Parts: sequence; C-alpha cells; structure tokens
Amino acid sequence: MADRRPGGTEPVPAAQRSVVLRRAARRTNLSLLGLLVGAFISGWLVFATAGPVTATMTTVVHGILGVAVIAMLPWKSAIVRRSTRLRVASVLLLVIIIGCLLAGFVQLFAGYVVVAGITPIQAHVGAAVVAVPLLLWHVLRHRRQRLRRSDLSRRALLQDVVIAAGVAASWGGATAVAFRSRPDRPRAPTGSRPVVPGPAAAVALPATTWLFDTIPDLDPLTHDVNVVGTTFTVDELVAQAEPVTARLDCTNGWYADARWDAVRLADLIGATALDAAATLRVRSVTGYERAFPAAEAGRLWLATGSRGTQLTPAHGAPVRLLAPGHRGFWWVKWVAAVELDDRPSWLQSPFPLQ
Ligand code: HEM
Ligand code: HEM
Ligand SMILES: Nc1nc2c(c(=O)[nH]1)N[C@H]1C(S)=C(S)[C@@H](COP(=O)(O)O)O[C@H]1N2
Ligand SMILES: [Mo]
Repeated sequence: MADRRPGGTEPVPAAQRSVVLRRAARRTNLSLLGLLVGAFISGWLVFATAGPVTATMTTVVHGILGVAVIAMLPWKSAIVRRSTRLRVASVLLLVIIIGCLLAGFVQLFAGYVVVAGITPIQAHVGAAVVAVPLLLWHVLRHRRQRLRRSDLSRRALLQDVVIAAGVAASWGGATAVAFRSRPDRPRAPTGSRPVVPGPAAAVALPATTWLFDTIPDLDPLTHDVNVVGTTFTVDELVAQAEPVTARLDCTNGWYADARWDAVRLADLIGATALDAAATLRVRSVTGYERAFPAAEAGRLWLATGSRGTQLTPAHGAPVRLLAPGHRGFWWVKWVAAVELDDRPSWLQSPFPLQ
C-alpha cells in the first residue's frame, strides 16, 4: 500500500498522501481511548435509564461513540501495520472490540435473539467487560502518547469535525434503518424490542436473573410480606389486587407490556409514614434489594399474578414488585419486605450485585 512521489524515491504510505487523511498516530490512539472509555460509561448509562427522554439521550450518545470507534479503524490499522511486533493480547483486544461492535449492531437491528444460549446484549457487554483489562494492559504498554501542539491545530480539529459529521450521518442512517427494521417488534427508546407482541401474560416472558440470584421455592400458603411493619398474607394481597398493564424492560434487550394483578404500595402504607421517609426499600427473600424514593410509592406495585393466574416461581412467586418506568432489574422478585428509612435512595449500588 505505498506509492511513490513524482520524481521521488521514498515510499509514501497511502494514509499520508492527503492532508485530510493524515492523522498522527498518538491522536488516533488517544481518540480511541477517549471513545472507548466514553462508550463503556455511556453503555452503563443506557442500562440506568428508562424514561423516553433519558433513554433516548443515552442510546444516542452511546451509539454515536460506538460508531466513532469504527471511524478510527482505518487510522488504527495503519498503526498496526507499521508496528514492528504484534502482541497476542493486542490482537485479542482487536478481535474482542470487533465482536463487541458486531453484537451491538445485532441488538440495534434485530433486538433480542437467543443464539447458543446467548443474547446480543450479553455478548456485547461481556466483550466490553473483557476488553477493559486488555485495553488497560495495551495502554500501559504504549503509554507515551502525549498530545502535541500540532494535534490541536486548526487543520487537525477540522479533520475531527469532518470525521464527526461522517459518524453522525452513519449513525443516523443506521438508526433510521433500525427503527424501520422488524416493524412487528418496534424498538423502545432503550433499544429493547418486544419479546411478545401486544399485551402479554407475565408467564410468557423470559424468566431473567440479573447475575447470580437463585430461584427460591416459596409456599404461597405460608409466605407473607412485611410492608412497613404490617404483615400481609398472599391471600390478602390477592384480594386487593387489580389488573395493571406495565412495561417490563429488561437490560437484556427485550420488553413486554404485560398484564399483572397487583396492589399499589401507596395503598398498603400509611401516608404519614410515607411522607416522613426518604426511601422505600424492597427486599427479596434472596437478599436482592432495590431502594426507591419514598415519593414513588404511588407508582410501585406488589404483583401476585397475571390475568388471574398465580405467578410462576421463576417470575417471582408468590409476590414480586412492578416498577414501571424503571429497567427490569428494579422489579424485585420474591418480595419478603418493604421498608422505609431516611438514607437517600441513591446511596446504593447503581446495579444489583447478585
Ligand atoms: C467498548 C465499549 C462499547 C462499544 C464500542 C459499544 C458500541 C456499541 C454500538 C456500536 C452499538 C450499536 C449502535 C447503536 O446503538 O446506535 C451499541 C449498542 C448498545 N450497547 Fe454498547 N458499546 C460498548 C459498551 C457497552 C456497555 C459496557 C454496555 C452496557 C453496560 C452497552 C450497552 C449497549 C446497549 C444496551 C446497546 C443497544 C442500544 C441501542 O440499540 O441503541 N454497551 N454499543
Ligand atoms: C480498540 C482499541 C485498540 C486496539 C484493538 C489496539 C490494537 C493495537 C495493535 C494490534 C497494535 C500493534 C502492536 C501490538 O500488537 O501491540 C497497536 C499498536 C499501538 N497501540 Fe493500540 N490498540 C487500541 C487502542 C490503543 C490505545 C487506546 C492506545 C493508547 C492510548 C494505543 C496505543 C498504541 C501504540 C502507541 C501502538 C504502536 C506500538 C508500535 O508502534 O509498536 N492503542 N494497537
Ligand atoms: N430477586 C431478584 N429479583 C429480580 C431479579 C433477580 O435476579 N433477583 N432479576 C431482575 C431482572 S434483571 C429482570 S429483567 C426482572 C425479570 O422478571 P421476569 O423473570 O419475571 O421476566 O426481574 C428482576 N427481579
Ligand atoms: Mo433484566
């Protein structure tokens, strides 16, 4: 890939032929570093958001950063080709980043599919997590990447603007195609696709564990739930339950507008106690728990069934939380207790650890 200057003798690499295409290796490497860190952080922000506005913002930022990583590949491949020695870990990093990107696009265009027991999001996030130590090693190994003044010249920044425009256009095109793909499974702002089209029974949903939780076998006849000091049997909750349609949007890339039989938490807790508390904590018999601002009690529900039938153990029987407007990992299954306290609800791990 080298040509010769007219009348000259030195080979000139293809990437240096044009001012527009020339890019200092350190600028490419530092851009890649920034983009990868940004993609990693924004990916977790996609998981943390559920509202139409917040989820759109995080998926747009994440998608654009991801596409920008691809835009660096031509320049990065010139660096790799120039390099005197290829290291296994670096090549592995390359393979993993490409796999991560491919899985991201499978989610974008096709959504939730299970291939060999794995979903696109699991492959995507798994690859990103594995890439972290490899990238760390790679960066420490090639650490001398200080920016120079010329990297911030007007020409250099103009190049970034041109690249950014190309990235935005490619991302826009891909997103437009994604929104038209699989019209039977319309994409939510979070990027999820419906696992079952139309209003579903909860029992038709995939049973999902966040990380390591195990499904307990609870007896609906003896299990009860302690709601701020008052004990409710399952029968008492069933008697008060009303039909509710709520969207469960799992970070694994699917959502479902399922029908549930459920009781509003605000109807089980005294208004004075609620007003006095900062936080409402929902605990599972497994130890899994999530804390919400107490003011949300009017939008949180304890579900005992779906369309008149009991929940299955995998879906949280006998009692599970519905948290519409929050991603699936907030929908605590096998609820043992609901508690109020004064510790702010944001003082918890942003994601469950079990
Ligand atoms: C090396 C880091 C990462 C890169 C380069 C990357 C790149 C991408 C790309 C290119 C897409 C598809 C494009 C698009 O949505 O417009 C995507 C989608 C997605 N990524 Fe990542 N990602 C990374 C890490 C993560 C992490 C750590 C998470 C979550 C913890 C995550 C979650 C998601 C989700 C949920 C989608 C689908 C959202 C949608 O369809 O808009 N990503 N990613
Ligand atoms: C997508 C992420 C990246 C991939 C896949 C990648 C891959 C590679 C590969 C395969 C090489 C050839 C040399 C080797 O095998 O180690 C290389 C060279 C290099 N990389 Fe990266 N790299 C990435 C990001 C970065 C970042 C973020 C930095 C630093 C901030 C960096 C700095 C360098 C430097 C300085 C070289 C040149 C080494 C030489 O000339 O021998 N790379 N990269
Ligand atoms: N106790 C407990 N509750 C949990 C989980 C878990 O692992 N443990 N997984 C959460 C996740 S990630 C999702 S998407 C929903 C899935 O509910 P489902 O299995 O009824 O589809 O439950 C949530 N509640
Ligand atoms: Mo989930």
